[in-house]
Amino acid sequence: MKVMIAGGFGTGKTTMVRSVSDIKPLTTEETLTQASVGSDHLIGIADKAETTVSLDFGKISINDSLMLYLFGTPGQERFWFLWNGLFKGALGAVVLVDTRRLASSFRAIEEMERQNVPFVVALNVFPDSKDYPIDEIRDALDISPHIPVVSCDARDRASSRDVLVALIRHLQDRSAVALESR
Ligand SMILES: Nc1nc2c(ncn2[C@@H]2O[C@H](COP(=O)(O)OP(=O)(O)O)[C@@H](O)[C@H]2O)c(=O)[nH]1
Ligand SMILES: [Mg+2]
Repeated sequence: MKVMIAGGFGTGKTTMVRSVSDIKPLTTEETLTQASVGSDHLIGIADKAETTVSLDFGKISINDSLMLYLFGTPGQERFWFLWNGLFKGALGAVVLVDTRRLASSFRAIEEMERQNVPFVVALNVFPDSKDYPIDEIRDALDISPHIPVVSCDARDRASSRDVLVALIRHLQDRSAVALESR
């Protein structure tokens, strides 16, 4: 099953693919240089030294019959033209959100809705993140009540795995609803 790991710049996509993957993830990380000043916004993530130029790829086996292939999306707006092909065949997505910079993930959410990819929202908790009520975040992101919102630490394998399990449950719930309404 193909799963997208999406979200704004610096929300933890590469970190999540790396922490959860069973294989050494294929990444195409490049050192951020002066050349990206003005195009990549580092507010709140000043110590970010690397950025994903194309995409991250990883793989995790959930059980004997379910293998997830994880595709991290590039965060920078100038790579969005790549997105159409990237979503082909994706059964679901995780949209990572940094609650200090909610707006950075707006476009990723829009893109999931536009491409009809079911998703869960994962709030990646940073040391200075405030503890907002989930409903407030749901309102701010303008997502419907049936979309799960979970918290996580993208650096932690078990926590990242829990997010993927939440996504699988969400996909199962959706298909159950679809069967009932037939
Ligand atoms: N404290 C904390 N830092 C994180 C977490 N996830 C990612 N980071 C750091 O935040 C920065 C951005 O993460 P990265 O995975 O490169 O973001 P991406 O642009 O979405 O791929 C990196 O320096 C990470 O080490 C987290 O859960 N907690
Ligand atoms: Mg990245």
